[in-house]
Amino acid sequence: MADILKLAKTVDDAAKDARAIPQLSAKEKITVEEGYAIQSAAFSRRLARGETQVGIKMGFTSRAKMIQMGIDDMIWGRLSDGMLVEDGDEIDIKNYVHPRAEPEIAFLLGAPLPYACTAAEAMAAVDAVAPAIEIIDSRYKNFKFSLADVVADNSSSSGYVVGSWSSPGPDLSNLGMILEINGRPTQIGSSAAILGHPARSLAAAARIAAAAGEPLQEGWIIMAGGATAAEALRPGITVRNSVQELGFAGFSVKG
Ligand code: 0L1
Ligand code: MG
Repeated sequence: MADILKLAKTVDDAAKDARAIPQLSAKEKITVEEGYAIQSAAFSRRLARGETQVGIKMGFTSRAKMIQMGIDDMIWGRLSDGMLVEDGDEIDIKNYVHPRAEPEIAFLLGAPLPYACTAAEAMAAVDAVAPAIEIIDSRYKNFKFSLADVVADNSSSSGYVVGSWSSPGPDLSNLGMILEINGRPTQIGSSAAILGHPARSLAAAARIAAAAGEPLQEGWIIMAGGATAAEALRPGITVRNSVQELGFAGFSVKG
Protein backbone atom coordinates (compact mmCIF):
# COMPACT_ATOMS: atom_id res chain seq x y z
CA MET A 1 0.00 0.00 0.00
CA ALA A 2 1.20 3.52 -0.87
CA ASP A 3 2.70 5.72 1.86
CA ILE A 4 0.08 8.47 1.54
CA LEU A 5 1.79 11.10 3.72
CA LYS A 6 5.18 10.63 2.08
CA LEU A 7 3.72 10.90 -1.42
CA ALA A 8 1.62 13.91 -0.34
CA LYS A 9 4.82 15.66 0.75
CA THR A 10 6.44 14.78 -2.59
CA VAL A 11 3.67 16.35 -4.70
CA ASP A 12 3.17 19.28 -2.33
CA ASP A 13 6.89 20.10 -2.30
CA ALA A 14 6.99 19.86 -6.10
CA ALA A 15 4.07 22.30 -6.37
CA LYS A 16 5.48 24.68 -3.75
CA ASP A 17 8.96 24.69 -5.28
CA ALA A 18 7.73 24.59 -8.93
CA ARG A 19 9.84 21.53 -9.62
CA ALA A 20 9.05 18.70 -12.03
CA ILE A 21 9.00 15.20 -10.55
CA PRO A 22 8.63 11.75 -12.09
CA GLN A 23 5.11 10.37 -11.96
CA LEU A 24 4.47 8.65 -8.62
CA SER A 25 3.26 5.48 -10.31
CA ALA A 26 6.65 5.04 -12.03
CA LYS A 27 7.99 3.75 -8.69
CA GLU A 28 4.98 2.02 -7.19
CA LYS A 29 1.45 1.23 -8.21
CA ILE A 30 -1.13 3.61 -6.77
CA THR A 31 -4.88 3.35 -7.12
CA VAL A 32 -7.18 6.26 -7.95
CA GLU A 33 -8.55 6.00 -4.41
CA GLU A 34 -5.01 6.36 -3.05
CA GLY A 35 -4.54 9.27 -5.47
CA TYR A 36 -7.44 11.10 -3.79
CA ALA A 37 -6.03 10.29 -0.33
CA ILE A 38 -2.67 11.77 -1.43
CA GLN A 39 -4.44 14.85 -2.84
CA SER A 40 -6.31 15.33 0.44
CA ALA A 41 -3.15 15.00 2.52
CA ALA A 42 -1.22 17.33 0.20
CA PHE A 43 -4.02 19.91 0.41
CA SER A 44 -3.93 19.65 4.22
CA ARG A 45 -0.31 20.78 4.01
CA ARG A 46 -1.49 23.94 2.22
CA LEU A 47 -4.12 24.49 4.93
CA ALA A 48 -1.43 24.04 7.57
CA ARG A 49 0.51 26.85 5.86
CA GLY A 50 -2.49 29.16 6.38
CA GLU A 51 -4.48 28.72 3.16
CA THR A 52 -8.26 28.20 3.20
CA GLN A 53 -10.33 25.99 0.95
CA VAL A 54 -12.66 28.09 -1.21
CA GLY A 55 -14.08 25.48 -3.55
CA ILE A 56 -13.32 22.68 -5.95
CA LYS A 57 -12.48 22.21 -9.62
CA MET A 58 -13.86 19.66 -11.99
CA GLY A 59 -11.51 18.18 -14.58
CA PHE A 60 -11.76 16.20 -17.80
CA THR A 61 -15.32 17.43 -18.29
CA SER A 62 -14.89 17.96 -22.05
CA ARG A 63 -14.03 15.55 -24.85
CA ALA A 64 -11.31 17.96 -26.06
CA LYS A 65 -9.50 17.70 -22.70
CA MET A 66 -9.93 13.96 -22.45
CA ILE A 67 -8.51 13.53 -25.94
CA GLN A 68 -5.65 15.98 -25.27
CA MET A 69 -4.53 14.01 -22.20
CA GLY A 70 -5.63 10.50 -23.25
CA ILE A 71 -7.82 10.00 -20.17
CA ASP A 72 -11.58 9.46 -20.12
CA ASP A 73 -12.70 9.81 -16.50
CA MET A 74 -13.92 12.94 -14.75
CA ILE A 75 -11.71 14.05 -11.85
CA TRP A 76 -11.80 16.80 -9.21
CA GLY A 77 -9.40 18.86 -7.15
CA ARG A 78 -9.43 21.39 -4.35
CA LEU A 79 -9.11 25.19 -4.65
CA SER A 80 -7.55 27.39 -1.97
CA ASP A 81 -7.50 31.15 -1.57
CA GLY A 82 -3.74 31.01 -2.12
CA MET A 83 -4.28 29.68 -5.64
CA LEU A 84 -6.36 32.69 -6.74
CA VAL A 85 -4.84 34.89 -9.44
CA GLU A 86 -6.76 38.17 -9.48
CA ASP A 87 -8.43 39.06 -12.77
CA GLY A 88 -5.98 41.25 -14.73
CA ASP A 89 -2.95 40.29 -12.64
CA GLU A 90 0.47 39.21 -13.86
CA ILE A 91 1.95 35.83 -12.96
CA ASP A 92 5.62 34.85 -12.99
CA ILE A 93 6.30 31.68 -14.92
CA LYS A 94 9.12 30.89 -12.48
CA ASN A 95 6.44 29.91 -9.96
CA TYR A 96 5.18 27.14 -12.24
CA VAL A 97 6.61 24.03 -13.89
CA HIS A 98 4.95 24.10 -17.32
CA PRO A 99 1.64 25.94 -16.90
CA ARG A 100 -1.29 25.86 -19.29
CA ALA A 101 -4.56 27.81 -19.38
CA GLU A 102 -8.07 26.46 -19.84
CA PRO A 103 -11.19 28.54 -20.56
CA GLU A 104 -13.82 27.74 -17.96
CA ILE A 105 -16.99 28.96 -16.28
CA ALA A 106 -17.09 29.42 -12.49
CA PHE A 107 -20.09 29.12 -10.20
CA LEU A 108 -20.45 30.88 -6.84
CA LEU A 109 -22.72 28.98 -4.47
CA GLY A 110 -25.29 30.97 -2.49
CA ALA A 111 -26.37 27.84 -0.62
CA PRO A 112 -24.74 24.52 0.27
CA LEU A 113 -25.17 21.59 -2.12
CA PRO A 114 -24.61 18.68 0.24
CA TYR A 115 -26.12 15.87 -1.83
CA ALA A 116 -26.39 14.38 -5.30
CA CYS A 117 -28.84 16.54 -7.27
CA THR A 118 -30.04 17.37 -10.75
CA ALA A 119 -28.53 20.14 -12.84
CA ALA A 120 -31.64 22.26 -12.22
CA GLU A 121 -31.40 21.79 -8.44
CA ALA A 122 -27.71 22.63 -8.60
CA MET A 123 -28.45 25.87 -10.50
CA ALA A 124 -30.98 26.86 -7.83
CA ALA A 125 -28.09 27.03 -5.33
CA VAL A 126 -26.02 29.29 -7.59
CA ASP A 127 -25.63 32.90 -6.57
CA ALA A 128 -23.52 34.00 -9.53
CA VAL A 129 -21.60 32.82 -12.59
CA ALA A 130 -18.42 34.20 -14.12
CA PRO A 131 -16.00 33.66 -16.99
CA ALA A 132 -12.90 32.01 -15.59
CA ILE A 133 -9.53 30.51 -16.46
CA GLU A 134 -7.90 27.58 -14.75
CA ILE A 135 -4.10 27.54 -14.69
CA ILE A 136 -3.15 23.90 -14.70
CA ASP A 137 0.42 22.91 -14.01
CA SER A 138 1.03 19.22 -13.71
CA ARG A 139 4.04 18.72 -11.50
CA TYR A 140 4.97 15.61 -13.48
CA LYS A 141 7.78 15.71 -16.05
CA ASN A 142 6.44 16.17 -19.58
CA PHE A 143 2.82 16.15 -18.35
CA LYS A 144 3.17 12.33 -18.21
CA PHE A 145 0.88 10.73 -15.64
CA SER A 146 -1.68 8.04 -14.92
CA LEU A 147 -5.17 8.88 -13.69
CA ALA A 148 -4.10 8.16 -10.09
CA ASP A 149 -0.99 10.36 -10.52
CA VAL A 150 -2.92 13.37 -11.77
CA VAL A 151 -5.54 12.99 -9.04
CA ALA A 152 -2.77 12.90 -6.40
CA ASP A 153 -1.39 16.13 -7.89
CA ASN A 154 -4.63 18.04 -7.15
CA SER A 155 -5.84 17.21 -10.65
CA SER A 156 -3.10 19.55 -11.95
CA SER A 157 -4.81 22.60 -10.47
CA SER A 158 -2.42 25.40 -9.77
CA GLY A 159 -4.38 28.63 -10.08
CA TYR A 160 -7.66 30.14 -11.15
CA VAL A 161 -8.78 33.52 -12.44
CA VAL A 162 -12.39 34.62 -12.09
CA GLY A 163 -13.91 37.56 -14.00
CA SER A 164 -16.87 39.66 -12.89
CA TRP A 165 -19.72 37.74 -11.33
CA SER A 166 -23.20 38.04 -12.90
CA SER A 167 -26.49 36.73 -11.64
CA PRO A 168 -27.14 33.30 -13.18
CA GLY A 169 -29.68 34.69 -15.68
CA PRO A 170 -28.28 33.73 -19.10
CA ASP A 171 -28.94 30.30 -20.53
CA LEU A 172 -25.53 28.65 -20.04
CA SER A 173 -26.17 25.72 -22.35
CA ASN A 174 -24.35 26.99 -25.46
CA LEU A 175 -22.31 30.13 -24.85
CA GLY A 176 -19.38 30.84 -27.16
CA MET A 177 -16.04 30.70 -25.33
CA ILE A 178 -12.82 32.04 -26.86
CA LEU A 179 -9.39 31.69 -25.33
CA GLU A 180 -7.20 34.48 -26.67
CA ILE A 181 -3.44 34.76 -26.44
CA ASN A 182 -2.20 38.30 -27.11
CA GLY A 183 -5.62 39.13 -28.56
CA ARG A 184 -5.65 36.24 -31.02
CA PRO A 185 -8.18 33.43 -30.63
CA THR A 186 -6.26 30.20 -30.03
CA GLN A 187 -9.06 27.97 -28.73
CA ILE A 188 -12.70 28.38 -29.66
CA GLY A 189 -15.41 26.39 -27.97
CA SER A 190 -18.78 26.42 -26.33
CA SER A 191 -20.04 25.96 -22.81
CA ALA A 192 -21.91 22.97 -24.28
CA ALA A 193 -18.52 21.19 -24.38
CA ILE A 194 -18.58 21.09 -20.55
CA LEU A 195 -20.53 17.87 -20.06
CA GLY A 196 -23.21 19.16 -22.43
CA HIS A 197 -24.06 21.98 -19.98
CA PRO A 198 -21.89 23.47 -17.21
CA ALA A 199 -24.74 22.91 -14.71
CA ARG A 200 -24.22 19.18 -15.22
CA SER A 201 -20.65 19.61 -14.08
CA LEU A 202 -21.90 21.46 -11.01
CA ALA A 203 -24.34 18.65 -10.23
CA ALA A 204 -21.51 16.14 -10.71
CA ALA A 205 -19.36 18.22 -8.33
CA ALA A 206 -22.13 18.10 -5.70
CA ARG A 207 -22.44 14.32 -6.04
CA ILE A 208 -18.70 13.65 -5.98
CA ALA A 209 -17.96 16.03 -3.10
CA ALA A 210 -20.82 14.63 -1.00
CA ALA A 211 -19.61 11.08 -1.68
CA ALA A 212 -16.10 12.15 -0.59
CA GLY A 213 -17.57 13.44 2.71
CA GLU A 214 -16.70 17.06 1.84
CA PRO A 215 -20.00 18.53 0.62
CA LEU A 216 -20.08 21.75 -1.37
CA GLN A 217 -20.49 24.76 0.90
CA GLU A 218 -22.21 28.11 0.60
CA GLY A 219 -19.73 30.67 -0.69
CA TRP A 220 -17.60 28.11 -2.51
CA ILE A 221 -16.42 28.54 -6.08
CA ILE A 222 -16.84 25.60 -8.42
CA MET A 223 -14.75 25.58 -11.59
CA ALA A 224 -16.86 23.63 -14.08
CA GLY A 225 -14.00 22.41 -16.29
CA GLY A 226 -12.31 23.39 -19.55
CA ALA A 227 -14.40 23.94 -22.66
CA THR A 228 -11.42 23.35 -24.98
CA ALA A 229 -7.93 21.91 -24.91
CA ALA A 230 -5.45 23.84 -22.74
CA GLU A 231 -2.91 26.35 -24.10
CA ALA A 232 0.71 26.45 -22.92
CA LEU A 233 1.82 29.67 -21.21
CA ARG A 234 5.04 31.50 -22.02
CA PRO A 235 6.66 34.70 -20.79
CA GLY A 236 5.23 37.95 -22.14
CA ILE A 237 1.78 36.80 -23.16
CA THR A 238 -1.66 38.04 -22.19
CA VAL A 239 -4.40 35.43 -21.84
CA ARG A 240 -8.11 36.11 -21.94
CA ASN A 241 -11.22 33.95 -21.85
CA SER A 242 -14.23 35.71 -23.41
CA VAL A 243 -17.55 34.10 -22.72
CA GLN A 244 -20.63 35.22 -24.61
CA GLU A 245 -23.05 37.06 -22.30
CA LEU A 246 -20.72 36.76 -19.27
CA GLY A 247 -17.74 38.93 -20.29
CA PHE A 248 -14.12 37.98 -19.81
CA ALA A 249 -11.38 37.04 -17.39
CA GLY A 250 -7.68 37.36 -18.02
CA PHE A 251 -4.13 37.64 -16.80
CA SER A 252 -0.67 38.17 -18.21
CA VAL A 253 2.61 36.36 -17.87
CA LYS A 254 5.66 38.43 -16.89
CA GLY A 255 8.04 38.88 -19.84
O1 0L1 B 1 -9.56 19.29 -17.06
C1 0L1 B 1 -8.74 19.47 -16.15
O2 0L1 B 1 -8.69 20.51 -15.48
C2 0L1 B 1 -7.81 18.33 -15.86
C3 0L1 B 1 -6.43 18.78 -15.63
C4 0L1 B 1 -5.55 17.59 -15.41
C5 0L1 B 1 -4.86 17.16 -16.61
C6 0L1 B 1 -3.87 18.13 -17.15
O3 0L1 B 1 -2.90 18.43 -16.46
O4 0L1 B 1 -4.06 18.56 -18.28
MG1 MG C 1 -9.65 22.65 -15.75
